[in-house]
Amino acid sequence: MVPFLGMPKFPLMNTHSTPRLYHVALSPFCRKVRLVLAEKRIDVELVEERWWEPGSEILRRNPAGKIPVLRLDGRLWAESQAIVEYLDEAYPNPPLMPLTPTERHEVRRLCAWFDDKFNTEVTRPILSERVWKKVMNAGYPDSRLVKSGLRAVKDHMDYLGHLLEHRKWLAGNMLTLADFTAAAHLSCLDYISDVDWDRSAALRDWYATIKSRPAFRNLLVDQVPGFAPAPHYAQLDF
Ligand SMILES: N[C@@H](CCC(=O)N[C@@H](CS)C(=O)NCC(=O)O)C(=O)O
Repeated sequence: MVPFLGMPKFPLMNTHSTPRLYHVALSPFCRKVRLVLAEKRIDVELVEERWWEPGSEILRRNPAGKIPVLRLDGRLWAESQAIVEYLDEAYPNPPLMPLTPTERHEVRRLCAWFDDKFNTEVTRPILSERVWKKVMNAGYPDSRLVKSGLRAVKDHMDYLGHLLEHRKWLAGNMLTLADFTAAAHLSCLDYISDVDWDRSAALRDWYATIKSRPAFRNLLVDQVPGFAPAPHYAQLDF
C-alpha cells in the first residue's frame, strides 16, 4: 500500500471558492496575515477556528494543527511567514519586501525576532495567561509568567525604539513584512493594554503611523467575548 503517493499535502479546491482565513482574533500570526492581505487589498472572509474545541477540523486543513490557514487561489496555505511571503510574490502590489539580499535578510531577521523571540518571551506568556486560559477554560493565570512577559517587553521596546531612532520603518526605508509582523504582536498586547507607549517616542510614532493605515481598520474593530479592548485600543491618537 502506498497511501501517500500522489496525495497533495494540502487539499486542492475549486479555484473560484471565496478567499477565506481561518483564524482567531488575538493571534499575532493570524493578525500578520490579515494585515498583509488588507495592505494588498485582498478581501477574505474571516472564519473563527477554535482549534482547541472538540470537533475542530484544523487538522484537515493544516497537518500541523495550527492557524492561520488561508484558502486562496484554489488551495490551502499554512504558516504565517510562508503565507505572507507567498502573498508578496503572488500579489506584488504594493511590495512589502525590499530588493537587495541584505535588506531582505533584515526583514526576515525581524519577522523571526517577533514570531520566535518576542512571541516566546512576551506575547505567548502574557496572552496565554491573561486571555487563552480563560477562553479555553484551562485554569487560572500564572502571575509569574505574566510578570516575566511584562519585564521582557521593556527590553524589546528599548531595542525597537533604538532601531526606529535610526530608521523610518523597522527594517529600513520602506514599509515591509517586518512592520506588519511587529504590529501584529504589539496590537494583541495593546488590545489588553499591556504596552507602555511612553517608553519610546519613536516606537509610539511608528505604531501610530502603521495603525492609521487602512489595512489596520479591521483589527481595530475586533471584539473578543469576555475581554473588552483597552479604551485607547481603537484610537489613532493614543
Ligand atoms: N509558526 C506558526 C505558528 C502559528 C501558531 O502557533 N498558531 C497558534 C494560535 S496563535 C495555534 O494555532 N496553536 C495551536 C496549537 O499549538 O496546537 C505560524 O507562524 O503560522
